[in-house]
Amino acid sequence: MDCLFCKIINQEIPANIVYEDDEVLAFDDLSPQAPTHILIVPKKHIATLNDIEEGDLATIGRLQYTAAKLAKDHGFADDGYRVVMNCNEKGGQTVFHLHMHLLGGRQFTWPAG
Ligand code: IU
Repeated sequence: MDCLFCKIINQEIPANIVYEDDEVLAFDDLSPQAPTHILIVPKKHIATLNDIEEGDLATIGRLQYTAAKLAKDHGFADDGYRVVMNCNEKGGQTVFHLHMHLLGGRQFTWPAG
């Protein structure tokens, strides 16, 4: 499958991996939008938020759990941080393997652009 994040998961292309377990992988975004910008992905290929199935719910929860764990590890959990999942074109999704952005280390504003 010609999927960038599947290739990172399968170690076919390199990434700075910061967390891994049986279900999820987390690695630094190549174009960081904050002092810390990590992508957390399910190892199972799921294209978009729209493609999540009932059987995936534990894995999706693990994405969120991992985001909070990494925020604590990086020391910005109490100050606050942002998690984002973009879906399809108008949502700004550019890589079609589900991923959660974890952004931390600066002040975020709302609404998002
Ligand atoms: P998006 O939500 O699909 O727009 O996020 C895709 C992210 O993948 C984006 O933040 C890119 O900087 C990031 N990325 C990457 O880390 N390495 C790559 O080779 C490519 C995109 I292409």
